[in-house]
Amino acid sequence: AAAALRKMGLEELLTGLSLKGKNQKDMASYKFWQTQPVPHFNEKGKGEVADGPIKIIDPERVSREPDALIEGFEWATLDLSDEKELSELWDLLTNHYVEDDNAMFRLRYSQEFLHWALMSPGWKKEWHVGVRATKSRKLVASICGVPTEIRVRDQKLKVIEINFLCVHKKLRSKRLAPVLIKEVTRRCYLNGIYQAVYTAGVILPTPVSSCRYYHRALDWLKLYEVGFSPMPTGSTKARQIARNQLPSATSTPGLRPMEAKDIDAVRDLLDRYLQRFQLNQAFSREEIQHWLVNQVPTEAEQVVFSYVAEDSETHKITDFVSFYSLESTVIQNAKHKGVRTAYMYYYATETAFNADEKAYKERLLMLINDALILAKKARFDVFNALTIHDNPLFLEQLKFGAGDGQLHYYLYNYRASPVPGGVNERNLP
Ligand code: MYA
Repeated sequence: AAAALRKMGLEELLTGLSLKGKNQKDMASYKFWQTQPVPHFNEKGKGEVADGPIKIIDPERVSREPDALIEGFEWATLDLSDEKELSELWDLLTNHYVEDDNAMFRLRYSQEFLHWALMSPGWKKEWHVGVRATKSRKLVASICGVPTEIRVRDQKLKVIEINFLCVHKKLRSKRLAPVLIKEVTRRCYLNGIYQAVYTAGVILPTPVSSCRYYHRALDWLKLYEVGFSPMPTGSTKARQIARNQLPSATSTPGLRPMEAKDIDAVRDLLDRYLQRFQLNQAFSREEIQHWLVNQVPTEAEQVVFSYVAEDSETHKITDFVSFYSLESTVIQNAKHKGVRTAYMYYYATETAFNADEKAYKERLLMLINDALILAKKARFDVFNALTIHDNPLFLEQLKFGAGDGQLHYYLYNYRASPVPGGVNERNLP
């Protein structure tokens, strides 16, 4: 598969521009998106585009009032610090959020996860937008954002990260999504934020980068029983289970859970690592604390799992690896109700990634294999990773298999020439 990957060409595989994605239509059919400050498809070739905002916003000219909603519905601002409102959003997403193409699985974010994802440093309830049915008060749609800073090559941008766009199944195809997007945009413009970042599984105008999902079975038999993992031709259950066995103990010397005292060391290490990529997040100290240090006391509800390797002599942090927990509902299965998935999050290692590629790759293989072992210990069924960062260096060897899902990255009101999958070409095998 590594050879196939090379043959297809990195650009082709990793950017949505040349890859014909799911649901892609021609530009004229995007009735809403063609009115928005986003690049159109095939605007210009790589390298010919100057990065920068598409539209300069005059906050004085931004409407103080939201657009009208369809009859019988009204705007709401969610207060997620109120348990009741948090569980209303949880309920909407649990029943109506993202499903796979065959409607076998639906993402099931926990309340702890929503708390983590939506109440990060700088959050405002104005950016947690809901729609309620006027009579019943039921929450029927959402779109949420949190502020952060990203770097696009040499530019640092203040952005909102948009997530959890959801419309109740009974209200689909009524053009509610564009109204939600316009409303959150208005609320951002009024607060001095003029750019956004978001990801989606569908193709919209126009991805700045695209990745593919890979999956590593931790409990192969369960994944097979729920219909997630197929039986490869000529294989057997016993063989598949044996193939996916993991050692019982980790190998990276000095590996232990990350604590608050590691924040500065991790921030320094991760920042140096992330700056190698053309599109990356510029984490503040508070954000490192929020996104990486676990706050949940019980492992069953824990959202983020972060580990550091501490050198026993110098006490320096030499490596860092993390993943987060996101369950999926199994929509129809007599035996299993859910699949517990660990998603590869951030990692970094001091092992000279610029100087010695072989040593770097070996260190990465050990570190990520340890993450698999720790996820297995924490009773996850599968480990997901995208083809971003240096992941292509370890995916095949650690027995990840290519999935059918893609993830496209988008910028709103910012034109940027395509970023090749965030992958550093120099480091490909
Ligand atoms: S991605 C997760 C999205 N959620 C789901 O997939 C959950 C299940 N699905 C649903 O709830 C509905 O199907 C949704 C669409 C709500 C997705 N992103 O109302 P409609 C366009 C953007 O009749 P519905 C996430 O959360 C579609 O091309 N646009 O359709 C990040 C068409 O436009 P056009 C999308 O099916 C979200 C229009 O909507 C998406 O009832 C980032 C049809 O509207 C999508 N995922 O509802 C949002 N799917 O005519 C952008 C469809 O042009 C944020 N559409 O083809 C932009 C930045 C805003 C802030 C800016 C601040 C500066």
